[in-house]
Amino acid sequence: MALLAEIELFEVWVRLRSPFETSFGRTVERPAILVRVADDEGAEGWGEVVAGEGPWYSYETYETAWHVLTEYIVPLLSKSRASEPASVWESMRPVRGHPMAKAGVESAVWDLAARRSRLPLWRLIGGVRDRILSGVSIGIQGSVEDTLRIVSRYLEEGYQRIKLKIKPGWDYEPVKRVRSEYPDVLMHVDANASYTLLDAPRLARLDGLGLAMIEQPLEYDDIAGHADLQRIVRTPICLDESIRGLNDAIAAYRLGSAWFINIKPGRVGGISQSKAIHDFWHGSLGRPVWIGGMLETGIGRGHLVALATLPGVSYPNDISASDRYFDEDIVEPPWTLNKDGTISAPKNPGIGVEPRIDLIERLAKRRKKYRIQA
Ligand code: OSB
Ligand code: MG
Repeated sequence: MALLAEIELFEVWVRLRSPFETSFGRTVERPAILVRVADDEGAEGWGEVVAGEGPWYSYETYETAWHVLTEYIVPLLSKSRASEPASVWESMRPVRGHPMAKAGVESAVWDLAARRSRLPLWRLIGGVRDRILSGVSIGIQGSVEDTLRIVSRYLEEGYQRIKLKIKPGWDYEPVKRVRSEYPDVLMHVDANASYTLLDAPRLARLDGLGLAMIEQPLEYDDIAGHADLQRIVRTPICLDESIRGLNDAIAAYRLGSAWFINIKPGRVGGISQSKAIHDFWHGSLGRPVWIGGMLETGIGRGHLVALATLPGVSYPNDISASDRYFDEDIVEPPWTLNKDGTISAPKNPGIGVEPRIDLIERLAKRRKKYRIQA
């Protein structure tokens, strides 16, 4: 069996084509820690750590991820030398939390395993479709007019679903205006945990707007509160921040907190954990899931695309084309949108696109390479 031989980390910063604003802040440029792993037979794989600049979406930041990777995760993997995805997760078990740091390495090893088997990653994990449904997430804008203009542009490009970011004071009015312009468009809202149960009557007003779901209205640690809210609000609730692993999904089911789960590999610790949540929510409960995004570069996007081919993914994902995010992506070819609002699952091995190593080396602000010896 092949052994893990190298782990390399690159801290890069990528600039978005336009600022992305949510209830927790505005992003113009974002960090990513890219992870390259190689085994002792020359196979290689890539992953991405999606932790942000600050602890806003989650407690992790790119600095905590760098710290936990270099001080704890790399030493654990140097000891186990695991190059199978399942063993990598097992090797990292002593580290509590820090799912984004773990996911960066774990997903790199999945890419490596797929490349070693000469299979597209989506086939290796049991994907069943060769085109994934693509939606677009639209940040909070300065005005309703700007929002309408941006929605119209993305719909013209072909995106199958619109998600509008909301927060108290930016909710019913803009959403109602978009709905009046586009009565039939598949649409939902994402509050990024900015409401409390006291806002339930206000959230219930959204029931008349034909939304597919309300994503993460309440605090990230309030699975029980979402169950209370779901008894007041008819629109199905989708949990994002609240689902940090399989046990949270089980709790959400037992309490009745959500109909949908948005699965993000970074939030749950990687691809194995994403699959476990998919298999429970869809396989055992028969409920829908979809794949969320964290404004990933083309590398992390590759892992999202693979997950979006799983059988339980029946709602369009927060996986848009490279040009939705960046002037220039760090992979070749970039991810593109088909006319029918899908993105093709690649035919090539692994994530199916190649990291542009020259560009990555040029962008790298910090770099560390570990050679693992027997
Ligand atoms: O809550 O889904 C979210 C981006 C960063 C952090 C949190 C979220 C998002 C998005 C963007 O909505 C989705 C994408 O990558 O297109
Ligand atoms: Mg969200």
